[in-house]
Amino acid sequence: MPENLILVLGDQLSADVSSLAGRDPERDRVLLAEVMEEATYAPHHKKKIAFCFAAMRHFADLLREKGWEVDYIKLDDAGNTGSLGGEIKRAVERLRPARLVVTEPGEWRLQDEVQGWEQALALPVDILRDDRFFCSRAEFAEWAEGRKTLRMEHFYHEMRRKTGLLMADDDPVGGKWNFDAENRKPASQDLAMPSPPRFEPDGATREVLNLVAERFSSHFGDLEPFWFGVTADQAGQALDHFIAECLPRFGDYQDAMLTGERFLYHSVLSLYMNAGLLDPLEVCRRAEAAYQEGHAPLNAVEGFIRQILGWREYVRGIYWLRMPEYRDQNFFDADRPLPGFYWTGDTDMACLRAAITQTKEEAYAHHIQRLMVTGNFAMLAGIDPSEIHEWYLSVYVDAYEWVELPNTLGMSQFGDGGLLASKPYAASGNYINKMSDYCGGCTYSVNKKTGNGACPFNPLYWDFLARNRDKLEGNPRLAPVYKTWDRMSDDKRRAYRESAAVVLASLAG
Ligand code: FAD
Ligand code: DLZ
Ligand code: SF4
Repeated sequence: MPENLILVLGDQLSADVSSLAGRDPERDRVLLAEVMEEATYAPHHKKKIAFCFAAMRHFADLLREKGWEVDYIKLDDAGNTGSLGGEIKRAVERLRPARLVVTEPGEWRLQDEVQGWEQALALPVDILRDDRFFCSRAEFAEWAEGRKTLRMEHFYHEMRRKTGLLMADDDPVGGKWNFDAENRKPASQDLAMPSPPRFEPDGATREVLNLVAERFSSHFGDLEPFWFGVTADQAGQALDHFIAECLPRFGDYQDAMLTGERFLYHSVLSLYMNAGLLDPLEVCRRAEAAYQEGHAPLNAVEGFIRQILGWREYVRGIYWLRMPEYRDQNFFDADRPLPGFYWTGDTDMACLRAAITQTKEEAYAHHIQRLMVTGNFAMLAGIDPSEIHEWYLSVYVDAYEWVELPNTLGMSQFGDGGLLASKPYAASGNYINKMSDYCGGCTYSVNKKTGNGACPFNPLYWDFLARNRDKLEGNPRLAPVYKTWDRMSDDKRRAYRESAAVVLASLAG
């Protein structure tokens, strides 16, 4: 009979996660369970399910090597109840532990469920802080208390001071907190692009791939080729590769998009950090060391660290501060269904086709593709935020609601009315043309503003601003944009609105 039954969730695969730290392999027992409920609460991409199950199985092996006794429930094991609650109940009946220990789940829906287990199981349940994050939920709430605005930049300065990352005593290294102004270069095809390392699936991963192929064939996305790392060791190799090959140019081309280049200089490390295979602090320290050693410039290193120390922590803070109401916010009352091409990539718009096709094949798109292509289009077209939220939660290998929801609903859809972003990330085709080479290969003309053959982003952009004027014109950052609209002739404005109506009508088909 174990003293503690320790439940480790599929995104808690860190050997020193708080539920395991300080426990005793001699007296305690670990439980990991593959369950249908977690694999289907959103219609996850096949690669995401495969990554999660393969990483869980390899993690169980690692724990056994470290001397832990692990009960591992496979999806197809006889008696698998299909839910974490069911598997906990079975394990408690089987093992009769004195208490249950779990690190706080990353998603609200699961945390809500776990909070009911103590009563349901008539057993003490310890829910421990997830100290893999720099900022606890309570600390974020304290920071937010009494502030008029909750801007990421202010929070990020606090995190820099707290961790000492890129600090020279009390001042930011280089005399500035943020070097983003240097990070907006478009890329060109003559640059050498290092692809992330690809890992050959071993026997255990192959077994998972067969399972996913059989049981989740109707889910979105291509299962093969499957090249993600599934162990901390492989995730470490991916980090080494990023620091050596990509980090020096990460800043310059952070916002760029290029046909056929799916990763550019991005790290493709979010899946590993979110699952627990990489420690965010180690990732930041390695980037900082690359700057100190003269291997990477400050604009790249600061920009990279800001994404993890700033944005990643900040969106998690917002999520826990505002859930569960947050997910139902819909500032623009947008109610259009998600166009079918989001699930197929079957559209003439080259930018959307590229972002969605690579999403289907890789379960990955980089930030600007998510924000300024698929996200921007959905907001301009007035797509119901709950539908676009479900899409983002399903299609990316790194998607967990704590990070996906604020990015989708807050940053990309402005669905929270400006809690997270100071203005909507709305852009016409001009932005996409500036930051990518997609428009050259598109059926539509980015320079045509209205009518047949015009880039659909152009009329949709102005239509979005015009139809939401009552909600947006008070925003000082949008004043010049509304001035431009007001200076247009009636005919021009009418042409934009009519063209937008044609585009919107075509989405329903
Ligand atoms: P890089 O560009 O190399 O950045 C380095 C790291 O910084 C990332 O690995 C990630 O951990 C962190 N990061 C960067 N931007 C953000 C951000 N805005 N929020 C949080 N962390 C950030 N990220 C997820 O991890 N899961 C999601 O489900 C997710 N959904 C998103 C949905 C939308 C609509 C948008 C606009 C962004 C979303 N992001 C999400 C944030 C970001 O796009 C991804 O973290 C990034 O593209 C992952 O690729 P990468 O590892 O190559 O990142
Ligand atoms: C993403 C995922 C999937 C697909 N399957 C499982 C699973 O079978 N068992 C499990 O413990 N965790 C899984 N996960 C990760 C959870 O969904 C994640 O722990 C919660 O969403 C909390 O962040
Ligand atoms: Fe996208 Fe418009 Fe450019 Fe086509 S022309 S790739 S739709 S921005």
